[in-house]
Amino acid sequence: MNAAMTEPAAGDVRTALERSIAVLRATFRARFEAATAEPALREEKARILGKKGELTAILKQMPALEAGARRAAGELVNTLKNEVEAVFEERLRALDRGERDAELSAPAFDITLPGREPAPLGHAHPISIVRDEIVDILVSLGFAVHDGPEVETEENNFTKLGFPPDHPATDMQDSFWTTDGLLLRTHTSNIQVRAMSTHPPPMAYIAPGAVYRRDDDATHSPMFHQIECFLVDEHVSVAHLKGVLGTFAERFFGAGTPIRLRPSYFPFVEPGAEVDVGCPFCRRADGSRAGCSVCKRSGWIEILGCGMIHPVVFESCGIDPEKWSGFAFGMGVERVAIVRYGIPDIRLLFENDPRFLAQF
Ligand code: FA5
Repeated sequence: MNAAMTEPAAGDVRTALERSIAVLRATFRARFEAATAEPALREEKARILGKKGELTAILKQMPALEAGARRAAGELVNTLKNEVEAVFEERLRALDRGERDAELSAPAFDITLPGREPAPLGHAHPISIVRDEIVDILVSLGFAVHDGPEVETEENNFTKLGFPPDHPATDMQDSFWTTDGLLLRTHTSNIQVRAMSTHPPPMAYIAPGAVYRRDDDATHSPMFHQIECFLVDEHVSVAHLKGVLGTFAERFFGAGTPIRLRPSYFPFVEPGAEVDVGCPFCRRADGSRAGCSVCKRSGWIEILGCGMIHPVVFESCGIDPEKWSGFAFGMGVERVAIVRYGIPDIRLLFENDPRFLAQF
């Protein structure tokens, strides 16, 4: 078979290529202009430069050219390729600009229009609700809020409060210690020390905040909240303490709620007591209580520890115990919340299940 009859001569290829290049060069700008959105523009580019594109087809024919003509055509194709890419980029930018201009000149969106669906409203967490209520009652009685750190020194958390060095609470197993010898405060009583070491009496403070212990069961959490309350003045007595506690119980749990002080030991008070409130869940109209599962049939629920500030604490803070006296109590916020709402397990307060939280 005669090869000259089936394969075009190099000269014919060259002419055909030059024509294809010339046609492409004359038309590609208009083709890009005709694309009015980015996807169409990209499709057009692929039709020219893609794997099966027109310029790629031209490139594939180049090996058939003679060396000199191949070089010349190569230069033409490269220049055209660069032009195609540059015009494509410019058109892309123009489309983008056009889109933005259209957005800017569109009628302004009125952000004051009410939404179509009402946004679901959240509310305060039950711990915050209870804490705020307790704080409000005590502030109304004349106590001011005193803040303080949760990472504390052993001295402020234990030593100045009269804890002996071998007290179990100071043990690594019972408290969370940092590697540099500080600890997460185990109670808000550190604020007594901080306030008394820095301000002269008289003083009346409350200190709400988070505290930490290695505790974890249905009524004990490793992180929980306390509210410390203390009054230092001349001639403060147990009567003042009972007056504040009784008023608090009536205001928080309802008129007629009784309190009871049971002797107890805390190193930083003398005498010390734990305070129970009459169970609000089984109280009868005449004030007596039937006993129920919440109060474990006793009719009473423990909510806090209290006492008269120990002379040792005054001395360690530079206050004269002969002149000044005071009371202090520390209330567990979660414990009070559990009693208020009849919550069976303290851990429910920290799981943040919306089905639980929506009930408050
Ligand atoms: C104290 O923490 C003393 N600082 C309270 C105090 C202050 C006594 C001032 C005297 C004078 P206690 O360890 O009992 O005491 O804790 C006080 C309250 O915190 C408890 O009555 C309880 O309501 C709550 N509480 C204690 N441990 C936990 C826990 N792990 N989870 C939840 N609440 C707790």
